[in-house]
Amino acid sequence: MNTLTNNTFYPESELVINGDGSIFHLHLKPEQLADKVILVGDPDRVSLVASHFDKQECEVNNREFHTITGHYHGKRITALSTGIGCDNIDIVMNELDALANIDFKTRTEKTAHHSLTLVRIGTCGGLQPNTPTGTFIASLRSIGFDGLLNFYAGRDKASDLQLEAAFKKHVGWNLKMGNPYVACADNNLIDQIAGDDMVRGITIACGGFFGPQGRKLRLPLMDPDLNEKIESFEYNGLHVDNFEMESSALAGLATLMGHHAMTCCMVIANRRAKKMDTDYKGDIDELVTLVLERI
Ligand code: R1P
Ligand code: URA
Repeated sequence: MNTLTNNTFYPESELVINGDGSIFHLHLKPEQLADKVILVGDPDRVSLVASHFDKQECEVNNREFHTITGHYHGKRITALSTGIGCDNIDIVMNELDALANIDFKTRTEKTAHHSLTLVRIGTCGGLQPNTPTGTFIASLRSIGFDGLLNFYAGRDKASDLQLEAAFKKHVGWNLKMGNPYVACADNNLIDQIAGDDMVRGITIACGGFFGPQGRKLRLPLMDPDLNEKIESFEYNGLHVDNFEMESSALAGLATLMGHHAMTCCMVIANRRAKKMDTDYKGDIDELVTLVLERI
């Protein structure tokens, strides 16, 4: 644990605490948060994770944020849904960090830094021949098309600038689409969670499911060849394996805040073969079990 020296007072409008002492969006109180956190997009997936718990401590619901804290084989774990998108990750990460590191009574930082371990279990679209539906993918790096980290001063420190430059050059990135950044997962956590049963690679986290992931329905795209260029990109033996929508903001903010985070996803859309598994909800339980065992 690091010792902090920041005595900044966080006023009501910045650190928003409800009348019952819970944080504004998540509706959680500091004592309801475990050190190990499993993040999922879908609120129903929280119930799936918690169905494995030996004991449940609390269940809280507000908007898309569904939380259950409980115990799995002696480990205290919080399962929490983020809803869809990096904008929600900004809320979830800032509120989790506040629950862990700010004293709600004095509205100042606690003197000792508290690190959380955060594993996101998501669904994704596979982009490579070795990522058909059902594949589990762990994101070593996440290229953020979402732009969230660009609003934080530590953006360049948290981004893998060499990979960022190589990617932009390879695809001929059009800055009208915003500036992508590259967030890094926690290496130790990757080694702990991602066994031989997971492909390790680069993920692209998008600010949308359609245009930003190259899905064209009625609207033409800014760069119609972008997915082809993404699929052919290679960096130090790594390829872009998948698209999802949260891993960049999660990894980037965790790095800046001093938490350990990573994302693993199950492929449900095979973008190459143009196939989709809409009946995936039971299958993702296998990934949930792996993470619960290893976290
Ligand atoms: C889009 O359908 C959603 O699915 C993926 C994307 O990241 C996005 O949130 O993850 P989840 O299944 O965890 O929501
Ligand atoms: N989630 C995504 O973001 N994209 C997909 O193609 C499938 C799931």
